[in-house]
Amino acid sequence: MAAAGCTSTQTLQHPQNVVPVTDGWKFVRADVNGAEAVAFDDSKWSQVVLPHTWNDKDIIGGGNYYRGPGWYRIKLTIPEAAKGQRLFIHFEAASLVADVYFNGVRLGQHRGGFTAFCYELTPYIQRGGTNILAVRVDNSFFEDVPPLGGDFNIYGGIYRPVWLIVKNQVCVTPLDYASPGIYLKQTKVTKEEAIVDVLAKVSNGLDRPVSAHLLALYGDANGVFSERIRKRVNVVEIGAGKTVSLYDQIRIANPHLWNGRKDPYMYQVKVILFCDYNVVDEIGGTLGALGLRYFSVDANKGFFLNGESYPLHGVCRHQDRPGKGWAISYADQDEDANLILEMGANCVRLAHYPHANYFYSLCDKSGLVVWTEIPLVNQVYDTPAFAENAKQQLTELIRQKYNHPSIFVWGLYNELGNSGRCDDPRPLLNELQSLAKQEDSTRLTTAASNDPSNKWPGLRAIADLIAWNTYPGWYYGSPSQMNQLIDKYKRDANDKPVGISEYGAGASIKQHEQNIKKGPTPGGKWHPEEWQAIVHEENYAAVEARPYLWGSFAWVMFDFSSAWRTEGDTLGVNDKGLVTADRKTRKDAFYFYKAKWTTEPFVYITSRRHTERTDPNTTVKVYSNCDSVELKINGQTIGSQTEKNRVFKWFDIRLKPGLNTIEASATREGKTYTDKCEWQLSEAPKQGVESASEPDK
Ligand code: GCB
Repeated sequence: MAAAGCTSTQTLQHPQNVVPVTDGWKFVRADVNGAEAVAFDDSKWSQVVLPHTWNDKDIIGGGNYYRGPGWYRIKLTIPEAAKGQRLFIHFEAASLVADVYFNGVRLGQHRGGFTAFCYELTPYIQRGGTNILAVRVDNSFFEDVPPLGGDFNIYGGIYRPVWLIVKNQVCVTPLDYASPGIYLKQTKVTKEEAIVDVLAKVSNGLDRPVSAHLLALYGDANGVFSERIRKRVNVVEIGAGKTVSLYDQIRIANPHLWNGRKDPYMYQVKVILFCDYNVVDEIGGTLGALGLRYFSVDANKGFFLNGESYPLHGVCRHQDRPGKGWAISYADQDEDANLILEMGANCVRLAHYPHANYFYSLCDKSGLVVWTEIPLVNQVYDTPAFAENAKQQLTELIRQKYNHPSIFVWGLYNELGNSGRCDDPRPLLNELQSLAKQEDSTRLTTAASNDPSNKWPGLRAIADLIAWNTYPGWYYGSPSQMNQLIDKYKRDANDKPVGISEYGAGASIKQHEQNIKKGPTPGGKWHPEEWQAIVHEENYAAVEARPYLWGSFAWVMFDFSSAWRTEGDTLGVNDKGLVTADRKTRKDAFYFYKAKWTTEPFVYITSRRHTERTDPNTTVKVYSNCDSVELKINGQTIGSQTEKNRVFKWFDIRLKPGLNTIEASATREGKTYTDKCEWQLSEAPKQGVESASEPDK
């Protein structure tokens, strides 16, 4: 089917009865009386295409940005082919609160900026007439809608795709917290056998009872499906207008397991719904991807995947991009995932809110283990409305992402208790913990703490696992203090497994400091790239030396927009990224991890962007995953270093005045890998000046 204003310009594979509602939207960044009415004149509004945010331009320089209401309208033509069928409108997200109207009728309000929501249009459709969908979206601060804090911006708008879903009268409902309506529960997975309980929420839109049953089939990764003979079919009667749960089970002997980055194998599942023995719905494709795996965490031995030790090392990711805010494309997400994979991470913490469904699919396919979390950041308000909303967002997160094999842990909060008003979060956290367990008994929960004062005793014991956001060498102390800090976290945790949820430092690719000894002021303008690399080297050495940690997540993969920040080389940016916000430049620290975590040979000369120099005395530092690296300066061999730690250093190198060529090379299995850069030494060193490019530190 095709609907006016709907084109399939994007490439996410969805079942065929789903159409993207992408083009043809009208938009105004204001509140407007009566804009929900069918006859409302929106001809003066702008034309926009989804995904869309109204903050794409106004956060560039930092400071304030628009937080308030905006309106969207679109004319949907309901095609003849959809006659007699049910139509639903599914929003992947709208920030922060959305009121949805169809043909002037208010379908509902969704409070929460990161999870999907869905409404049924069927009763209000004007067959052969004009059908207007109008949405008021508001990204103001709402006391009952987390997040209440955090340094990331709250972009407003319908910033993720919207889908028109066409279904038969009896169907797997898209209305169960906007989930796919099927839940593939991995009840038992071992190397010998997998038992997957398949549950489907089925809705009967007819005005009479029907008999329905479910059949779940599985195929291999190539889509070759197994025959399945069933002795008995479990037929269930569904009353008129009712929604019930139907079940089936898949058993696979000697299953091919989803084994992280080593082998992210996925079966394909087709869930077929029969009504009076006729097929009325089928869920499959990307929604039926099934990665079978089991995992556990040992407080003294770390993370285990499929029974084997699998130390988790990775990064955190925010979803924004310069000039786009949260309204990013599939290609943007592909690029993000590819950079994370290139660096060699095997896990990712999707901070600090649910990310786009597409990103989880990328993690499933590539074998990245995922920590995903609700946006309970910094503050909790002790009101029933806040608690309700936090529970709603957790339920949505779990139901919507339930089938993604990459997810192993649900995050319940980030840093509660340290900033501004935070009421006692423990009662709510206890509720969230039970809710997570009730919704999903197959996964673990965790939280990111940063409160050494232990303001709310017992808070850290609520989730199954605990992790720490910790910044030695940046916000306090020296980089090597990470050793003592982790030891303390471990002591304080009793028997609870401990992880590191954040660590890192800011870095500008335009600021350099030769022979750097001391960290800069975090809130200052001077964030030399070299210091970030040192913080990561030393922090990570402490992590690596403690295999009991269940995981570590560097903060953060990409520089991200943080309107109120006035530090580093650009206003309004958190520059702790290992890659710049435009994804164009991998900072030195990126290559430190690449050297640690990948095996494809490479050599990388650090400080390569420090091209204009005034001090002839320098250390040359190279990151490489090869065992031995040779350095040449101006064509002259300086010598080779052998280093297991992947960080190769040559001290007391003297540059000549003018242009200097730095070359590093390594040989593995007869092949040579090289890197080269040029540094210009412009004048004799002045006393007391470390580097010409070090201004107002
Ligand atoms: C944290 C927060 C994170 C911030 C980060 C920072 O602990 O969890 O949201 O962006 O510190 O850079 O200050």
